[in-house]
Amino acid sequence: MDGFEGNKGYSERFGLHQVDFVDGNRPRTPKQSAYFFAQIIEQNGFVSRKQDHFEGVKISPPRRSTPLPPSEVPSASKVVWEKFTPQKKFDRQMYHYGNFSQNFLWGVSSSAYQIEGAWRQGGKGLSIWDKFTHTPGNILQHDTGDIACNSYNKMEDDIAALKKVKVSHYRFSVSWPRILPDGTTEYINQAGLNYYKKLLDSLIAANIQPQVTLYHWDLPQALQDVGGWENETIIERFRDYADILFENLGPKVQLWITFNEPFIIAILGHVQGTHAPGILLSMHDRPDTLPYIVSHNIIKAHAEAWHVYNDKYRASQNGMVSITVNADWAEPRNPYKQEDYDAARSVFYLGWYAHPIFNGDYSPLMKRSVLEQSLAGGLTKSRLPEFTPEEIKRINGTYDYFGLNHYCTKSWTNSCYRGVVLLRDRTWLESGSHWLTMTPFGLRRLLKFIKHEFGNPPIIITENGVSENGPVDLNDVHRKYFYEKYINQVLKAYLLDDVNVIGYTAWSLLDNLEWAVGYTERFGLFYVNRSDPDLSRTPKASVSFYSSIISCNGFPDPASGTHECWNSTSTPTPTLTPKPEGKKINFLQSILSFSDSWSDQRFSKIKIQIETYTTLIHLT
Ligand code: GBH
Repeated sequence: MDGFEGNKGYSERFGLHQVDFVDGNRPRTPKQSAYFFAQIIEQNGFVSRKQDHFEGVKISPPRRSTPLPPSEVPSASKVVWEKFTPQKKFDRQMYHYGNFSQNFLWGVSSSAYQIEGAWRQGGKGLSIWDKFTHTPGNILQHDTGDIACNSYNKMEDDIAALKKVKVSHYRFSVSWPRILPDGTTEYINQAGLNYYKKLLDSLIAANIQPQVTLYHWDLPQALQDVGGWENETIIERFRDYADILFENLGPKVQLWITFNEPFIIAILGHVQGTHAPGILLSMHDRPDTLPYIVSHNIIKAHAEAWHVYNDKYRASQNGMVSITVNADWAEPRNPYKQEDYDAARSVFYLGWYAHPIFNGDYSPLMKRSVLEQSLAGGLTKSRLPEFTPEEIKRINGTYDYFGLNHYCTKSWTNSCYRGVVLLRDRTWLESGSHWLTMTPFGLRRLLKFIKHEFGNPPIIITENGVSENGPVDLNDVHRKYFYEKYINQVLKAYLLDDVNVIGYTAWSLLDNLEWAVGYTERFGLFYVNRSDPDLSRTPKASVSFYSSIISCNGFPDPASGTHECWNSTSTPTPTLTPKPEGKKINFLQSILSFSDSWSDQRFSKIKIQIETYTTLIHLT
C-alpha cells in the first residue's frame, strides 16, 4: 500500500492500494493494478497463448468508478476480445501460409459518382451529390464529380485496368438518376440502361463477374426535394428502381448490393452534414430523430428490394442480394478495465442495420441505449422508431450473404468526465486519411465477431483499402504493406477461425473523388493523372503485388517450393519472421489541410460535427 517514502514523504505512491491519509482510519482502496496482480496470482502466471480462451479472468471495476449497467445482451464482441486480448504482438503479426477456397472471389471496387463523370451526359438527371459538390464550401479545393475519372466515356480503359489486376469480380454502382432522372419510373432513361448493359457485357467478355450496388449515395435530387430518405414513400421508389435494374440487368448479374454503408448515409448525410444532402442536425431546426428515421426507411427499402428479387427474379436469375455495412473494429483501450470494455462494446454501429436484417429487429442493446440517451436528453420516449411484428418478420432474413466494408480499428475508453472517448494509438501506422490507421489485426477480429453475432453468414468483404495524399509516388509501399497484412488476417479468419469469407474486394480501382476531401486523398490501385486531359490511368506498384496474391489465391508457403504465381516484380514472398511494424510513413495529415484550405466557418462546423458524431455513435 502507499506508505512513507523516505525524503519524498507521502508524495510518491508505490502501493497496489491507495491509503487515505486524511481519514484517521486510513482506509485502503485497491487500485486497478491490485486486481491485475491478483489475477496473475490466481493464474499463477499468464494465460497460455496456446489456450483459445481467456480463462478465470474477472476484474471488478475499481470502487470509485461510475458503475455502468451490466449488459443483458451477450455480445459476440466478448468472445472475440477473450480470444485475442492475451495474444502477443508476435502472434498477431505472424504470417499464416495457406490458400482461400477454390472459388474465392477476388475483386476491386468503385462507385458511380466517384468515377463516372458525365454528370449531364446521356440523359442523366441530377443527384444530391451534383448539388452538394456545386455548393461552395462543401468539398475540399472545390472539387466535383462532373468529370471524375470520366469512366462513363472510358470504359475500355477501366476494363484494361481490371484485366491487369486479374480480378475475378468488379464491384461498381449504378447511378439512380442515370436510369430514372427524376427518381420515379415515370421516365426510364434507356441510354443509362444501355451504358450499364454495355459495361456488364464487357466485364463478362473479360471473364470478370460483376457485383452491382444499387445505391452508393447518389440519390436523385428530385427525390430529395420531397424529403429524400426521411419521407417513407422512398421505400416504394427504391423498390421500383430495384425492380427495373433486376429486370434489365439481372440476367447478367449474380451479385447485388442494395445499399452501401447506411450508417454513413444517416450520420454524415443527416447529422454531420459533411455528405449530401448536407443536413447538419445541430444547425437546423430538425427533430433529432432524423438519423433514426432515415435508417428505418433504408432498412425497409432494402427488405423490399430483396423481396422483389426473391419473388420475381430469383427463380430465373439465381443471384445473391445483400446489403453492405461499414464497420470499424473497436478495441478497449485497456482490456483489463471494465469501463473501456463497455465503451468499446457500445460502438458497434453495424448492428443498427445488420441486426434487423440478420437477426430480426433492432438489438436489445441498441434499444436500451437509444432509450437511455433519449430519456437523459429530456424526451419522454425513445428516438428509435419501432418495427411492427409484421415488419420484423418481413425484414428478418433478407440477405444472401454479408457485405462488409472495413478500413481500420479504433481504440475506446470511458472517462468519468467525458463519457465514451475515441483514442488514437500512436503506434499504429497512419495513412493519407486522418481517420484511417493501418490495423490489420482488427479485421480478423471483426470477421469472427460477425460470424458469432450474425449466425455465421457467408461474408464478402466489399471494400478494404488505404490512401495517400501529397506528392505522387507510384511505388506505393504502404499500400502493398496494407494489402499483404490485411489479406493475411482474412486468411487467418478463414483457416483458423472458420469464418465463412467467400470474397475480398479492394477499394479502389482508381484514384477518384474521395467525397468531401475531393481528389486530395487517393485510394486507387491506379493513379489517375488529373492534369492529363485524357485522365490516363497508371498502375501503382501495388497492382502487381495484389495481382500476385490473387494468382496464388492466398499466401503459398515458401517452404513448399517456388511458386509461379508470385510475380517477380511484386515483393518477395513473405518470410516466417514477422516484419517490423515499419517506419512511420510521413503523410500529410489531412486534418491540417482542413484548417488551411477550408474556411474558418467550415472548420468550426467540423468540430461541432465531431462532437455530435461522438454523442451519436454512442447511441448504437
Ligand atoms: C467508404 O466509406 C466508401 O464506401 C467509399 O465510397 C469511400 O471512397 C471509401 O470508404 C474511402 O473513404 O473525415 O472524419 O469526416 C468509408 C467510410 C466515410 C470513412 C467518410 C471516412 C470521413 C471521416 N468513410 N469518412 S471524417
